[in-house]
Amino acid sequence: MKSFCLIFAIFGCALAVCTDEREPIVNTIRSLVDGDIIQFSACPDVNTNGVYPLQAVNVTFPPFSVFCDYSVDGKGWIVIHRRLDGSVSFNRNWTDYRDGFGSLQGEFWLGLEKMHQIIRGGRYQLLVVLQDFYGAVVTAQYDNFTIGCEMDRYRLEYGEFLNGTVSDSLLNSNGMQFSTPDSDNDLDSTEPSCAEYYTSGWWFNACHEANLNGVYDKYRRSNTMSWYNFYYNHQCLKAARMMIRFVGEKKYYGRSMQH
Ligand SMILES: [Ca+2]
Repeated sequence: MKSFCLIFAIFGCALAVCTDEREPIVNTIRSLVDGDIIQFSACPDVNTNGVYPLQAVNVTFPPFSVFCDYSVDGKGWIVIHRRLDGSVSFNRNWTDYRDGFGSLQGEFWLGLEKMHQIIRGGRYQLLVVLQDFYGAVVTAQYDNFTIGCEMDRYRLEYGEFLNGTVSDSLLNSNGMQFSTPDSDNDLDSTEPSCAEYYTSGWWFNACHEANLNGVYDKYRRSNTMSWYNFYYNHQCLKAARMMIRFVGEKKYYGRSMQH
């Protein structure tokens, strides 16, 4: 899809798909809002895990709260997804995945629209942290991680797999639109859809190598939360989180705005 848009950029492919790209971008990382410092699309430099207000670069989008995690490398990562005890069901419809659900202090999905609004303002890295039921913890880190707008069904793309203690299981989802049990945008033409079969929302291809929104269960089943390359099977996971971090100016692919 990236190459498709690259080829047809002159005809406005990217702009036609994501019209909110035309909205004003605030490139400042922090600003004063009502007397308080509020972060623009990044966690504050405090090195204390917790919930903080955040303003997306699209200033017409209302500020919202995010959980910032400094525990991995001392840098502030915005947590967009967290599983740790199975207390929240991830078998949800499109509206729930778009708007978010769960508790920022526990298990949650931040919401695809908020993820998109954060990420579209800059260049972001993604850090995935996984733990199995035997205590092993592994990480996978990506650069140029993006999530498209709703009109493009929140398509996931990343530039490269940077490093990790587990190999990449997201490649299968790179370039895929998001699907939920009530919104089939996968590449599988059979029924039921991937999201219906695996009872969750995810960037399904036909169908997946990783599904961090799968069913929380200690016993492996076809639809449990998994990352294939952890054990080269779909071994179920005890905990998982996906986190993003602003690392600089956005790289544009085939857009008229070259930076
Ligand atoms: Ca399908």
